[in-house]
Amino acid sequence: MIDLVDRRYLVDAVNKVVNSIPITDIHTHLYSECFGSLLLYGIDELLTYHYLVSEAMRHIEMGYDSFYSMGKAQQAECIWDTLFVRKTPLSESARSVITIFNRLGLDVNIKNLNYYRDYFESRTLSAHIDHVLEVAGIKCVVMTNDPLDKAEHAVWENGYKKDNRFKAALRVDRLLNNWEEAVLLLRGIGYKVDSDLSEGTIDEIKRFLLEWIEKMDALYCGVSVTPNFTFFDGTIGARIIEECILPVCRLKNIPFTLMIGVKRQVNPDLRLAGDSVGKAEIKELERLCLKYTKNKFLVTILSLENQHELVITARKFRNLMVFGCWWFLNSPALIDFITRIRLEWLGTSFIAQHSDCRVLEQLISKWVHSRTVISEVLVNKYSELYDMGYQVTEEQIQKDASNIFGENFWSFLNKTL
Ligand code: HDL
Ligand code: ZN
Repeated sequence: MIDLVDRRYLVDAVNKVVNSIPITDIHTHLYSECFGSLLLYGIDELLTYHYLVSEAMRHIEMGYDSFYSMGKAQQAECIWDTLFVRKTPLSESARSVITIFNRLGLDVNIKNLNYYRDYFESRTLSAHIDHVLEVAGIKCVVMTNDPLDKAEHAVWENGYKKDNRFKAALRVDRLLNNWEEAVLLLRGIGYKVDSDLSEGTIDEIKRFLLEWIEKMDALYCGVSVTPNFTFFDGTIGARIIEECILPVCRLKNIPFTLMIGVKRQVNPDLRLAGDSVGKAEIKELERLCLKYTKNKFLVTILSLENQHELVITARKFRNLMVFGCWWFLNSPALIDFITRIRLEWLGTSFIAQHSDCRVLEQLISKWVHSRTVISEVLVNKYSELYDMGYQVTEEQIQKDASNIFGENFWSFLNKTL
């Protein structure tokens, strides 16, 4: 038995454990170095992150098209001036840039953007990747991989070099959300599919899924769907899920990962920053988990209003694993609330967070911020036990934190239903 933790030192004990947990980041948009320009990093990418674009455009006079017609460096300068010089970087996305500078040992009070540019330009990418993963305390990240994307497909076909820190996941949004386009793309890489879902096309879709899950060693198959998506309406997308994806995921014993609730392009002029959020119908998820008890579902939902019912649904279905505080939920106040209801209704059987990083250095800020909040919640929960005379050991804290920061993911992957 590792030492009992004295109530007075509980905060230090929990912080020490949580800050030392090597993170498994189960959903990101990052790529390993061999994917070249698909991996975004550095100051201009950090400043033009779509979260910051939408915030800056609330203050900038110029039109959206004028903004996007500028080069990346110019866009970055515009956002830097707007949100970091003229304003205090108080928002979660803005203060994250300050956290990154701080953890990289930079002077956060310098307003001259070239000071930061010089730093990033001085780094060699391999060493920079190693350094960022070390500062952020990352064991591995899961990429978002789409073999129907021409640029990415080319790397997988020649030029891919395995980096164990960057795991793969097969993303099927294009297959499910834009079938006509997918038919052309699938044909282009050798799968004989037709627009109608004939038996032959169903078989070819399954062959595509199987071959790419195996080629990429994909840990799961994932998709993001709108709030009103239904899995049972006989549409092409719903049929591909039921007749292709779920059978293949069962065969490979990998989860089908659902990210539910994105309301796409509510402001198309904002492009990638133009998506918003809508409350989903939880009954769709209930029906899926009930009908497919041999499938594993990794699920995160975008609307705050759905969080409680998602947690309760997880109590009903052991083939459902809840994860992350996704996108518009990835801020301290919401991480706190969501982690509390999860602990209170699921104990530690959930995956507390993923970063959703698009730019490499965001691993630092997203995980520093999440560890801090989740640590505070754990301290509060352990204190409640202490108040009843229950004593907590370091071993328990280590196990609980390891589970919610990654081990639950790996055991869910290994779980057979
Ligand atoms: O669909 C997704 O994976 C979302 O995370 C979108 O990529 C979104 O634009 C995003 O980056 N959210 O953090
Ligand atoms: Zn994402």
